[in-house]
Amino acid sequence: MKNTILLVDDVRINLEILKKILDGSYDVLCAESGKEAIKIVQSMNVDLVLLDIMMPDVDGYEVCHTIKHNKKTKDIPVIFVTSKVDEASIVKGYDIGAVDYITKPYKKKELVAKIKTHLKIKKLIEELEYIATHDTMTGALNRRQFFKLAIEKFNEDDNIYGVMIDIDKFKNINDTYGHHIGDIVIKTFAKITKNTINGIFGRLGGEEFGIICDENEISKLDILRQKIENLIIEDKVKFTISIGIAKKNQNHKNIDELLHDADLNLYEAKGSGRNKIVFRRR
Ligand code: GH3
Ligand code: MG
Ligand code: MG
Repeated sequence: MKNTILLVDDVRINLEILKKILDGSYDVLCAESGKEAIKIVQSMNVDLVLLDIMMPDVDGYEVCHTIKHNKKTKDIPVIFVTSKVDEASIVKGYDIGAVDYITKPYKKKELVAKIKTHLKIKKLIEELEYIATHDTMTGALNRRQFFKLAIEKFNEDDNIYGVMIDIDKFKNINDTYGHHIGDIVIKTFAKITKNTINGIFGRLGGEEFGIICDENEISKLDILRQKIENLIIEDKVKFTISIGIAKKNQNHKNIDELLHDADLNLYEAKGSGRNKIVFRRR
């Protein structure tokens, strides 16, 4: 899929020249004012912005500042393409958050090379961010990211539930069928859970997972439990899960206390036969 580049310049001929250079290799969007540029970055998927500085009303610095101060757009690389060649203007461009600064008249091939470089860096950063926040084996959030998002959710929403899920007698599966099959069991469980329940879903330990979700999802947990119960992996392996649920209440001062109650319920589920859900107020 082609990357999308937004060109911003109040002089139409400048846009046309740039568009001609980039068309074919990229999907190109054009904005003839700062205001239009801001509207486009906020409403469409833009991978990189080529930005003129001198424009009436909202100038390029302001556009860049707005892009860099919005959660949704802050990671879009911005390259200034401008006839302002003095050092102070260049430094200001970088200070505001641009990744590069190209002065006019520019060399076409150098401009294209710089675009390629910054798109490559952006892709690498995205890949690293994914690796840093997700569990490689299951694609669920890793423990650190799960707690980061769970804390944010806890602080902004009172109508939430903490859910702890643990695969039953998982050690037996490893011992009987080997670790490879054990891994397939964990991956399959995570995939089905992601497709069944909407929420913040993370791998907290080996075969233990957490979910933060709203009331609507809680009713789906027994469907999940049944789906898992009825599954046969590699034509031979069956397994079950136990689930503990807690609803956020005034006693919970933080996410750990909410999940602790969910954990107590999980252990009650384990102690009273497994393959079940316990949702008891503590
Ligand atoms: P319970 O029903 O009480 O939860 O029993 P259990 O056997 O599931 O629980 P226990 O905590 O005793 O064992 C969990 C096992 O999971 C131990 C560990 O070796 C295994 N395990 C942890 N992570 C992985 C993994 O990534 N892959 C595989 N195959 N096994 C794992
Ligand atoms: Mg277990
Ligand atoms: Mg366990």
